[in-house]
Amino acid sequence: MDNKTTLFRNHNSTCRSRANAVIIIAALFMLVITSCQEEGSKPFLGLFGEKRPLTKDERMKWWRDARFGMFIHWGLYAVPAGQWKGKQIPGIGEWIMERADIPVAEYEPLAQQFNPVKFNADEFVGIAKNAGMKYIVITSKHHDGFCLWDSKVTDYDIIDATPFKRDILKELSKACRKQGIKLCFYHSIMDWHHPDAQRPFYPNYNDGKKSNPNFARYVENYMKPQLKELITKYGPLGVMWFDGEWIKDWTEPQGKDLYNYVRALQPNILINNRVGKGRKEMEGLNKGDQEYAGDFGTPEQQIPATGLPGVDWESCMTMNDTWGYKSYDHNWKSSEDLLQKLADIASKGGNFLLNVGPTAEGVIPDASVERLAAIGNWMKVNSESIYGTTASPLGKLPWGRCTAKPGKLYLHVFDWPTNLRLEVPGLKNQVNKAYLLSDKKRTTLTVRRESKDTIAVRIPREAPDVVNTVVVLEIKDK
Ligand code: FHN
Repeated sequence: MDNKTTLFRNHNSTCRSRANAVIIIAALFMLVITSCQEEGSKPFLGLFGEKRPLTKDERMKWWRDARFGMFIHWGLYAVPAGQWKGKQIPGIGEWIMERADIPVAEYEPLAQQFNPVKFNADEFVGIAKNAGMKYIVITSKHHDGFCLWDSKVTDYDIIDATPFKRDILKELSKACRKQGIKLCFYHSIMDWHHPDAQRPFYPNYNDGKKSNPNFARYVENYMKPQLKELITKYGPLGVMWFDGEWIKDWTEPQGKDLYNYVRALQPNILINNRVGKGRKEMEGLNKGDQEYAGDFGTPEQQIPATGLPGVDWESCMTMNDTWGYKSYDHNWKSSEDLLQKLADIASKGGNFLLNVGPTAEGVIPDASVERLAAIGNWMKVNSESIYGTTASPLGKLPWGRCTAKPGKLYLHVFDWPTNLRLEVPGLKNQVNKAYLLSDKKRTTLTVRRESKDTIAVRIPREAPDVVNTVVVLEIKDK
């Protein structure tokens, strides 16, 4: 082999090792960059430092892990609190303007009475955090059109129209950042206050039209600019939670356009299915037979019997019968019921968005706080069986529910078997260990295989938690 060839070969091998070195350094650079990216808050950096938005799975991860959030319905409707001109108005409190047929001119002055001086954002966030909730979805604007932030697009807001003159959403945003809770905004597409969007509820005109001829003007010149304020001025948000999408004036193509508009403003934000017309179809067919806008389904006041396989979903629910505060609605669900709903929803692969309706003074009702504290006490011991879990791989269980993580099953026992044998049908895997999640020593419970797909766990006489005791099974294989 002549020198030239040898030289070339040596030169060649030197190039190869240099190229390898560059690739290794670049990979290490990537590793460092991506590992120190705060999850979900900013786009990841690509191989050469270019910003890339998260994939859907990457942006959904915090939400899928969270499993539990607080819904807050708060606005002018807390002032009448379900009563109008001395009469109790039936239905959900935040709909009082429509249910009592209150003209805009009579409803607007409620803003002068809205002065929630007892509001403390750290307290609201602390109540959610102590309950084990990982995110808060608050009504930035409900159907009545009143804005809980300082909007430059209207004076019908907390700063210009009320004696309170403090930006509630800004204060909440600060408190959420401080306490590590994701802040999310609910926003109503339907708007009973804006003249271009009032029909069919408040036709200012006697033309009898059911739809709003200038709805597109409301969307482009009012709703989108307001959303830009919310999405660019209050820090990284977890979710834009749309609602009021069912009106005639709103279509799926507009939903897709709005989805893209919001995503362009914050690439990693999540957007629910009510941005378009996906609510019924996506939830009804489990996976709509056409592409709907929206990252997750939003079954309301219900828990789908078998979850929504193949769809991310979140059940939103009131603690009594109203979203917005009503002074005389005392039909509270028990803490036990709410706790078991949390396990039931997680066992089907969903999130639980549980609502509170603060009063006009800025206080979350005691009955809500008590229930959240009870849930928090349970979560302090058992949150491992909720956070980051996926749906049960087992069939119906007579005594409770099941949630799962790789190599683990969490058996949520609502009805403690009196024969001290917890039967687990449908489980073929070998069980390596069983123990009570509340037992810090993880004392092993005896497990016996009753048949090829049923095992029985020997459980203590007393249930450590009469509402929901979690028995952990460490299993072999998937
Ligand atoms: O009309 C609203 C209602 O007031 C409330 O905000 C619920 C919560 O999801 N959403 C709509 C009804 O589906």
